[in-house]
Amino acid sequence: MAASATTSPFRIVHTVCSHDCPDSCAVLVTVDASGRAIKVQGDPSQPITQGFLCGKVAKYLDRVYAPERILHPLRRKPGVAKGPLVRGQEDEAFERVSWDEALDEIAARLQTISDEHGPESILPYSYAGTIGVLGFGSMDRRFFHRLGGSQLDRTICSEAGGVAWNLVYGKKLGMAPEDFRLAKLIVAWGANIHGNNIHLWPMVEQARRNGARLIVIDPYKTRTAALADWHIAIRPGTDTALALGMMHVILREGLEDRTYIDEMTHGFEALAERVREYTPERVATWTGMTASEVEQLAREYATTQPSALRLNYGIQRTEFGGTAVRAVAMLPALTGAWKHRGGGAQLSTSGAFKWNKRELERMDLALDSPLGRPARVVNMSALGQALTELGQGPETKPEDGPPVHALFVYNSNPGAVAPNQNAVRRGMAREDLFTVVHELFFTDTTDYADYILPATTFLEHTDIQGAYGHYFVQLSQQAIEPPGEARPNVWLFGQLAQRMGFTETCFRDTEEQLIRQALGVGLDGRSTMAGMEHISVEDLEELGHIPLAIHREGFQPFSSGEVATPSGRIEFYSARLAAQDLDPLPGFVPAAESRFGTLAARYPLEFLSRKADNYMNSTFANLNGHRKMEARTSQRLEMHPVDAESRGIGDGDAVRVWNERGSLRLTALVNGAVPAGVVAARLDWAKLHPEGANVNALTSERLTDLGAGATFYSTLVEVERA
Ligand SMILES: Nc1nc2c(c(=O)[nH]1)N[C@H]1C(S)=C(S)[C@@H](COP(=O)(O)OP(=O)(O)OC[C@H]3O[C@@H](n4cnc5c(=O)[nH]c(N)nc54)[C@H](O)[C@@H]3O)O[C@H]1N2
Ligand SMILES: Nc1nc2c(c(=O)[nH]1)N[C@H]1C(S)=C(S)[C@@H](COP(=O)(O)OP(=O)(O)OC[C@H]3O[C@@H](n4cnc5c(=O)[nH]c(N)nc54)[C@H](O)[C@@H]3O)O[C@H]1N2
Ligand code: SF4
Ligand SMILES: [Mo]
Repeated sequence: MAASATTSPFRIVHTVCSHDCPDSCAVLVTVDASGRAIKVQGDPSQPITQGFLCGKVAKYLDRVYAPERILHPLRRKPGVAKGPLVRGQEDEAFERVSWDEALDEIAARLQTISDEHGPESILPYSYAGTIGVLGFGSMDRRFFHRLGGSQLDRTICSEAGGVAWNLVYGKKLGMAPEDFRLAKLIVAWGANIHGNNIHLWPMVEQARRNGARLIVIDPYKTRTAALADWHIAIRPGTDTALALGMMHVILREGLEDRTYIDEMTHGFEALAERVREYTPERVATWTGMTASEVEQLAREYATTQPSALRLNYGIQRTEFGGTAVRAVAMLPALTGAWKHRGGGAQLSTSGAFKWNKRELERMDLALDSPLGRPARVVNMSALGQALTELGQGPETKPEDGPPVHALFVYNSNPGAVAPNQNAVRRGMAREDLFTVVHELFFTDTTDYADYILPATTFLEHTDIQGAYGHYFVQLSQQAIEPPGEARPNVWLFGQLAQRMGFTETCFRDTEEQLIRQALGVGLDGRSTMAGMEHISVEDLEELGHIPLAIHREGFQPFSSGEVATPSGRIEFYSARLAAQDLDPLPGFVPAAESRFGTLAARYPLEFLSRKADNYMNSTFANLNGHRKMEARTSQRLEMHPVDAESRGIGDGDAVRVWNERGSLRLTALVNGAVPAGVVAARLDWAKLHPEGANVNALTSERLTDLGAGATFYSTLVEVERA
């Protein structure tokens, strides 16, 4: 969007919120004549944003203009040990250097490490600080491929669910958020719509005004659950049992849609056989529901159409979370909910955006690296192991490759968000590990850095973005100059490549060129990528947001036609899993760290290490205004009265929460938010806690059954009065 009016001293710039949120809001930034942003607001013309922003980003200028932003490259002073620094005094551990010095020294050090230990000893670590296509993965990928650095398997958030969904449906497509308005029943299953996906809420409200009911299945009484018609406080990790129990009832009572099943699905007979053993009575013993509640849910779900299921990423953060997503995802295929507009399910819409990744990421550059092949893959959800065990222990096999000698962090704060924090910290504290962190603030991770490089907010760079909760392509235009010497990811990795002597011209591409490459812009100026052929950069500059072709045409996924699975149908039975010696059908297995496991004798409480409503993972937790909004639950352990009383704990008492991986002091909040046997606390910056730790001191590096993701919500603990 260009200047609002030529005479106005203000400009309004179309940007896109790049935080890791399904909503990908269109954000209008008002910039004054001096170049300062003075206002952010939701774009009223964007059908999902609808003119409003969440509470976190409505206060975004607090972040952009925060006095504690890192403005210059910094180098650790000689002799200063790595580890937690006192907040507000971090810069005493570092000295200011110029970008030239920083880049030259980092390039030289990476070269030495690559020569001595092989390039795979260099590990990039990034996630979704920005989900802009360029900032998330473009120049950085080119750089590490050409360098020969280890590849990072980015599993920490959505991999288990994504793999599971694709086993059933072949592609991450789902209901358009706008269609939720037409539903008569909405089920939020492990999805905190009001807290994490607020722009779906108006659609839910509209459906309810037209008579729809909202059912929330979540062990925790979220804001969404508190507003529901029925909140089912299921026990953590038992969703597979519930989904199979619902299927049992649906089939027993003949509530399935045979025509849809015959036309669209594969493996129905095998599934029907499997669910026979999941009687409501058995399911009740696992889930903590009554048998009649299981029946009621199944009947209501199968007999109300259109029924919309919002599955977000909550249930897949458990040990068998992949299977849980698979089982739940099958429900709308059994009832034929996809046939009805306003029916079906949404886990993610990201599969609809066909960016030209080949061009953006240039995997082929790996062949020109010193390795001459794609590098080994390291799972980001086991960072502690990668830094303390990989290539080092007595168990090491030659094929594991070298130990990690350099860690390059950007778009992420692993010191706060990675599981098994104590192992991660031990690893990052290694004096022989060379660590670079590209960041905006002094985080739990920068405390371990050798170099800190200043990064930009989405107001300060240009990018293009899709979404995982809607179907619009959006352009985010630079609204203001970066403060100090802050620089975007694209710039950083382009510069570093040149200092490393990488001569490929792709390392000189500008943001504008990368955007054209992402779209695969052809000779006529329009995208050549599937579903985006009507999109040009010029139109995006003008409009800010353009729906994908399927969305313009009112596409209803999985209502008919071929499905992108091996059988061409929605798969209840997976031959792919059978070929890997895995159960081809969903079956319930309790997590090792659950009340059903043997460990529960020592650690009897199931611990939900949840996201904060007013932060974005660890982002925003350092800002006073955001902390105030989060004050009620900040550093609290939410407990059921029964669990509190049996331990002599009262509301407001100091408690110690622990297991064999770590320990954390919190303050008890005895309330109705969790069922008996479950406790909960929220993600925060570790360094803002008196012990310098957060909930991830308790979580494990155990991986999910599918997709090898993190299992934040399968954690056992014990609690005592401190
Ligand atoms: N305000 C806010 N918004 C966010 C984020 C944030 O940190 N804060 N993070 C963003 C990110 S990175 C993501 S991935 C999305 C994720 O958004 P969601 O998928 O909604 O993610 P979670 O909050 O992890 O999980 C949702 C709910 O699942 C519940 N849950 C946990 N275990 C189980 C279980 O075994 N069964 C069931 N049925 N439910 C369970 C949790 O209590 C939680 O309320 O949100 C994004 N939006
Ligand atoms: N216990 C527990 N742990 C969790 C979760 C949970 O629910 N419970 N959720 C998990 C999930 S779903 C996710 S997605 C991960 C998220 O983990 P992360 O991806 O690490 O997310 P954030 O904590 O938001 O940290 C992102 C960092 O990137 C920085 N950043 C922002 N924009 C840019 C940029 O343009 N360039 C650079 N270089 N940096 C930038 C921000 O300042 C911020 O410090 O956490 C996981 N960890
Ligand atoms: S965090 Fe989500 S809801 Fe908030 S402005 Fe960004 S995209 Fe919108
Ligand atoms: Mo996430």
